[in-house]
Amino acid sequence: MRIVRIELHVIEMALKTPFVTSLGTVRNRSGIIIEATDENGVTGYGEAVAFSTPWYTEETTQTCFHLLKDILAPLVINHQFTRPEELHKRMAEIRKNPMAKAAIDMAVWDLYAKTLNKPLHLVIGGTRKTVLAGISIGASTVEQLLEQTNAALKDGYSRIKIKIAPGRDLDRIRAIREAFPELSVLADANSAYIDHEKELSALDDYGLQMIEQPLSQDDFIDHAGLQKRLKTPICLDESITSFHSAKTAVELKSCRVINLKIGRVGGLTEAIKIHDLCLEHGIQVWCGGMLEFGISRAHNVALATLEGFTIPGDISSSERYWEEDITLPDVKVKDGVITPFKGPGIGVSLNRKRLEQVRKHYELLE
Ligand code: OSB
Ligand code: MG
Repeated sequence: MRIVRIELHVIEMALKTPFVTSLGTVRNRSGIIIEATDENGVTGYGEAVAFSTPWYTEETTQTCFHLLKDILAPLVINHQFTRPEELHKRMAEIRKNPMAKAAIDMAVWDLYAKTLNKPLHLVIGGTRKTVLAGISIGASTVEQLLEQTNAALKDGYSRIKIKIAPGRDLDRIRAIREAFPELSVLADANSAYIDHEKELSALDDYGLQMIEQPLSQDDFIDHAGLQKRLKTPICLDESITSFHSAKTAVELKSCRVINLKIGRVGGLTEAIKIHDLCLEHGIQVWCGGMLEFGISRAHNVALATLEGFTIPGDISSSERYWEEDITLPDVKVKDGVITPFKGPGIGVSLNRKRLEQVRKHYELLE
């Protein structure tokens, strides 16, 4: 197989509801949709999921664009390969920039599955008939949180994730516990509790399913110490940027759970390796979200069919985020689950009309 053409579509879309975290609010989401076409005219789709500013990880839409156009596309175009892992390895000579690499890695996996005429989830060995769907709520007030939780439960989501920070935690957790005593609730701190262990310990008696990334975005040691002192399982998100970092977390016992995001770890190849490591070591794993568009969302669904994904992830319906997504069909949650697409590859195609409406820039590389 040989990729002869890569197309980049830089897009921007307003979220239906602004997403509030301890680090800021996302209103407009930018992203890059990529198409990789081989010598036989088969096209695979990928998505660069970095944000427009480096508030969550260091990459941005602009750094991804640069990496894709000037560094990664020249590395993979016209390079002969038989398995997606080979292009992943070729990109590994470039340091970091996982979200840029993941965009190509996703497209290559989609393309590879399409050449086999099989759904991607079967090609990667997925065994689940349906994928469990949870929802991450980034609300700015307790009232909004309760309102959005109510709506989510009506839509069939079985687990919610709330965003917390010191001073914006107990009120939320108590309100949710009071209104929905049995609901499975996860709290994501996005590193807001560095030097705030007292505040964090106060959350330990509310039966939270887990606390996500309480401490520094690149830490393993302090999380390991904290996990020893907390009953509530710690889940790492930002700290897990590669297979190597996942191994570090496992060895140091920094967490009991890993939030796995294809973009954050540099692609599906690396994500599958981390999934396998989690299974081997009894670490729970679930599929995280990036407020992404339909392409990355469809890749998430494929990933989450792997055996280790036993608990709901942050994979929600496209319609929760967008008036209209850029794929046909888009991801839909029904009765708390998503049924994997049956078509070859990721099973969705581009909604060209919508893509053109939201496109800021187009680049053809060959
Ligand atoms: O920390 O998991 C996170 C969204 C953007 C950046 C980081 C995170 C999130 C979410 C939302 O929690 C997940 C989603 O619904 O896509
Ligand atoms: Mg998180």
